[in-house]
Amino acid sequence: AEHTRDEVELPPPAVDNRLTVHTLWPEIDRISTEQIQAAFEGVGGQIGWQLFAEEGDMRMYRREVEVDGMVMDPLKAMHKVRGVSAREMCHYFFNPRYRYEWETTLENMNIVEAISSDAIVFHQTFKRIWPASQRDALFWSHVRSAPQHTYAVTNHSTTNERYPANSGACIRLIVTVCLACRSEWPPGQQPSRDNITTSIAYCSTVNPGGWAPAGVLRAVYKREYPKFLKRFTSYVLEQCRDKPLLL
Ligand code: 18C
Repeated sequence: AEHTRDEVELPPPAVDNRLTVHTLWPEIDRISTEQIQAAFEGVGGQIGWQLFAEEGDMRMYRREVEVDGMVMDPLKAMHKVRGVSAREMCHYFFNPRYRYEWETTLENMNIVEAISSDAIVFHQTFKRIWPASQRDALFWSHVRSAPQHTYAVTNHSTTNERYPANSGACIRLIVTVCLACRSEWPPGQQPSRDNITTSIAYCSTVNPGGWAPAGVLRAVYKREYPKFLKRFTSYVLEQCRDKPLLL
């Protein structure tokens, strides 16, 4: 029963019709396509990527970008996980039911609009970092499949009249995130927990939305991004243990 319940909520293999008739669809489709393509492009070709964290198969790169003194460093992380599928990884990243269990920067999460089985608009508030103001974000989240056993979740900031920016104690940050996952197994074999490997590419650009001390901000993300990716991948491994592999 446990297995069937999860299965009906897995990311669908094709785009949900309810999403394609929504006003956000053209933007969601365009940005998701761009993000997924960029996620799998290496960091070798492009100049300026600096490695800042490395542990096992995980590598994290950033590019130092400042606009009017505000840090907006793009981040790109690569990782490899054995024993879980791309679809499972994206299921746990996309589905709000699990978010508080792995997302340590979160203070509060609200569903603003449940568009379809593969698209949701979220409002989130994050933990405050002294001495900066607390941040919140309003973003759509979309999960989709792509060729070569790939699934990806794209999160991108949007607006909503019911959630105006900078109206309370929070400063609205602007975020674009993509978690793209691709599974492989030895040719000629049936995929299983024992032989599947999933490559992860996680890209993130966060505009802090208002003043934040550059040194504090860079120190925070250098600590928080590796913590997030390690915690999230071990969370998914733990959730999938002893369950049938879902491709
Ligand atoms: O992708 C991730 N999570 C998704 C689901 O929640 C979603 C979230 C995107 C928002 C990311 C921005 C988070 C900002 C958090 C600020 C406060 C952190 C407090 C931590 C202290 C305990 O896509 C995983 C996201 C992993 C986030 C890593 C941290 C990134 C920090 C970026 C800088 C934030 C600038 C504003 C704060 C100013 C501080 C001086």
